[in-house]
Amino acid sequence: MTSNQAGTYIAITQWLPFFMALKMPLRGFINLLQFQNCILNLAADSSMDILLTHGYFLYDDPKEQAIMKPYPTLGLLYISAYLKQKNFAVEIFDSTFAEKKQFADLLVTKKPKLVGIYSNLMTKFNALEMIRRAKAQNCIVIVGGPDPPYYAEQYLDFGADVVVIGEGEETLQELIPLLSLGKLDQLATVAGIAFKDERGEIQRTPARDLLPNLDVLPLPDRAAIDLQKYVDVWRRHHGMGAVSLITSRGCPYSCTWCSHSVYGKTLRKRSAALVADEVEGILATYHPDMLWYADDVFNINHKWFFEYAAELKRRNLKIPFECICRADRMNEEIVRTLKEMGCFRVWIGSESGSQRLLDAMKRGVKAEQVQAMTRLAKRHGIETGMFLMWGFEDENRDDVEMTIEHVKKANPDLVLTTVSYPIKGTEYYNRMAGQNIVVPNGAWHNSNDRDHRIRERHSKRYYDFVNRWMHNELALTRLQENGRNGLLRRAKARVQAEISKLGMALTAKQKEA
Ligand code: B12
Ligand code: SF4
Repeated sequence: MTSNQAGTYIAITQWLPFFMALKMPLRGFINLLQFQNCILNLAADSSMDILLTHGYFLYDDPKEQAIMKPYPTLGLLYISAYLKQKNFAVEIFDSTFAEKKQFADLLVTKKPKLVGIYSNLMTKFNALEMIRRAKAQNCIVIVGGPDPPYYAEQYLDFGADVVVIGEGEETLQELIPLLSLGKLDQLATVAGIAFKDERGEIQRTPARDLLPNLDVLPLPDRAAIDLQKYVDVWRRHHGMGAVSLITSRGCPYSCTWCSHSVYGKTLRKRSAALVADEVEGILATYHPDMLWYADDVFNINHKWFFEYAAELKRRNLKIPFECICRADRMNEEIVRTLKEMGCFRVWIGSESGSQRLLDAMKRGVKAEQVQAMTRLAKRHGIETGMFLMWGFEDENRDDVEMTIEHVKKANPDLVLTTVSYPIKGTEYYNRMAGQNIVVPNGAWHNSNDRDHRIRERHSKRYYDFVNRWMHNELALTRLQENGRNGLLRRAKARVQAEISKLGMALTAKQKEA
């Protein structure tokens, strides 16, 4: 699969008369020469077809270091396994525990011809820096993952040569030989990509069909990275070593703020037996203390869920795990089974306690369901975590109060909050952008979707007070429910809650943009 001088020469000579006949603009020709120049990167490591990497550098990120819960990028591990199965020579530069300089050095020493970079909205800045470095070494750069699909033009302008939209396995299988051999004239035959043609214009090929059967995929190539390091970091910081795996792809629900840029609104499950095989392999190789099922939602398909539970039981496999569930797909039997399978913590998407807002989000869930299922899980001895979102669309003070009442009624063990941010490509983004109230916080390469500001929305400071109010009210509820007198603690929480409300009143007029 590697290019050679002759192939490159043929490629250039094949294209030249074509452009001359078309009187191709100079800019397009220069573009092409630059692209060809990558292919002429003759000193490239001929033993490697592609170097895969991502932009998550744990030691560069103080916030992530405070959390210390790293997981590998499963998408890259899937791609690596698939391409190796098709006899491609693949290497992964796993940035998680690395320094940026190591990537730069690797580009110089290994001289990969093709570099594939995963990017999401948080890792985008590092991914861009990696594109720049790879281009400086004349590599051909392919980007994929959830951020590039709706920013294909920007990634291409920034220097990426091809943007992969959707699942990467088959697309890369077709792309690598074409790029390696310089057959740029055939790029248009590859479904699911965007690239610049010889005129410098962006071409998008038809969408690639999603893989109909995930069971044909080989297991993620965990051996390509130092996975034990992840397990050890988890164990050192949280007392339990963790490994992630995914039993499905996609989610069929329509929550308006949720990005579906890779999998659309589909749900494809892997067969229960194959997932159980994977779990057995993980346990035998890495000896983790817990698993994280990285599925968008673990409990959508009940038939699969019970089959999987039975499969684990049959094999006598019970290992503690965390997962995300939808409340409307939970019931007594699901919760009891989760517990039997080893679930020690379930995260339940909640977002708001205001039904008006839940409906506007198209969550398809009732606030009461979330409260009931949170309590049910707790009764079964499962720790509960809740996600909340402030500042969604026209959220007002009443909605905030309803959400706080909701949290008190549910009384989860953990609450994670965020101020809503419109991710490009989502219905939420389109609605906000349609009203002309999304204000990018700087140039595209300097800001991500989380940085967008919403005109006339309360400031981040206001939502800090909202958060404090909610946490203090929850603390009060817990003190009451635990039947603990804690008069002083109650008084403190009450005072803090009142101060937070005052803070809200004082900052209510501060606007985000
Ligand atoms: C598990 C998960 C997490 C976990 C673990 C992350 C990890 N390292 O695995 C945690 C909880 C840490 C997490 C955190 C965050 N996450 Co998250 N997460 C997920 C989730 C649910 C599954 C990821 C996964 O393993 N997918 C399975 C693999 C197989 O799919 P994939 O990665 O997309 O890979 C395929 C394609 O993208 C493509 N591909 C992937 N890489 C490459 C590379 C190349 C070169 C090519 C060509 C193709 C390609 O091919 C792959 C196989 O077909 C996804 C949703 C989802 N369904 O993917 C959200 C998701 C990725 N997360 C998202 C977000 C927003 C976040 C946070 C920003 C949340 C926050 N507010 O803090 C943080 C960011 C953290 C960070 N620094 O990166 C968004 C990203 C949106 C966007 N447009 O970028 C998603 C899509 C959720 C959503 N629906 O909105 N997340
Ligand atoms: S928020 Fe959760 S349930 Fe809603 S569409 Fe996204 S993944 Fe599905």
